Amino acid sequence: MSTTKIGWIGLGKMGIPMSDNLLKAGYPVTVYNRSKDKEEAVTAKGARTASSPASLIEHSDVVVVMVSDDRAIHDIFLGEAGLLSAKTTGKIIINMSTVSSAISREMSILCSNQNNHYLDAPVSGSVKQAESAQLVIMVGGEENIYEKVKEVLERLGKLTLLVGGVGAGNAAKLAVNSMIGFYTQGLAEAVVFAQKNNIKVEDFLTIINNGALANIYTKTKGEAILNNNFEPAFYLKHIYKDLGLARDQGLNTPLGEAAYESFRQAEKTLGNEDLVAIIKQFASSK
Ligand code: NA7
Repeated sequence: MSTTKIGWIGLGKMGIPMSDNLLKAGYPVTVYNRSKDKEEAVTAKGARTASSPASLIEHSDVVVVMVSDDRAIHDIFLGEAGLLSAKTTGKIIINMSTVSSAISREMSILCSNQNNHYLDAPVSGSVKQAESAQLVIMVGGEENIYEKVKEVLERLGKLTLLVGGVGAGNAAKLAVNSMIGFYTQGLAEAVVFAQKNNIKVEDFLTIINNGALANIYTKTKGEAILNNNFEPAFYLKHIYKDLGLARDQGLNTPLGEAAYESFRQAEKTLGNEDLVAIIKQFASSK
């Protein structure tokens, strides 16, 4: 039973199962979510709630933030009753959201001005991996701070890796997600091309899944395409956000530009579906 008091901010698709894993591991967990209705999923399992990020950090040793984007980070840290309004010291804030390296560096400086510590620790993996604590966690920040919270991170993932200073975790994550964007678009385009040439989708996917390109991602997303099931495990709006962040951070390459543009178009109507719903865009542009 751990005595490290955890404060958890952000109870979206990822935040709920991840905070639940810390509860299961015996950590005392206090949660805060902007929309209060989502807190019930974890209070039912023993979490306490805080009325604001400021009140949450006052009652925590380690604060984990898992929210959507840079804007959300800005609000959580700097908003009214935000984390930095609390005037606490010696806390460790772990930002696991997929955001820019720039906002991590900005928040890290503000945290250290108050003698608090900041790590960026985004994750590779989706809801299923969050539920089974099989995420891959890439961390940016000071090694001695990372060592202090490694045990907490190990309850959330199968691998945690310190990849550099503050912002390096975010950069690694944007590189991973860029590849996910390219790959998903590639899979979608290949399926549409095969179909146009009278190859059954099922046959095409069977060929792929038995060849050198067979992997769990192709299998899962291939099944989603076959079943016309675009329930979000990874929101299309999030990959659009990530490709935009990567582009701002230097991904001005041929595939980078093409994928950004495709997902930008698709986000307008398919943003709340899974990212593989990008196929609808190619299927409709015959
Ligand atoms: P979700 O399911 O879209 O959840 C997003 C969470 O972020 C949710 O708790 C939101 O609160 C919160 N949020 C969003 N904007 C704000 C602002 N402005 N202020 C406070 N809280 C906010 O995302 P996932 O769990 O799938 O993903 C989380 C991260 O991992 C993301 O970076 C992905 O790219 C990867 P709400 O419930 O809407 O009030």
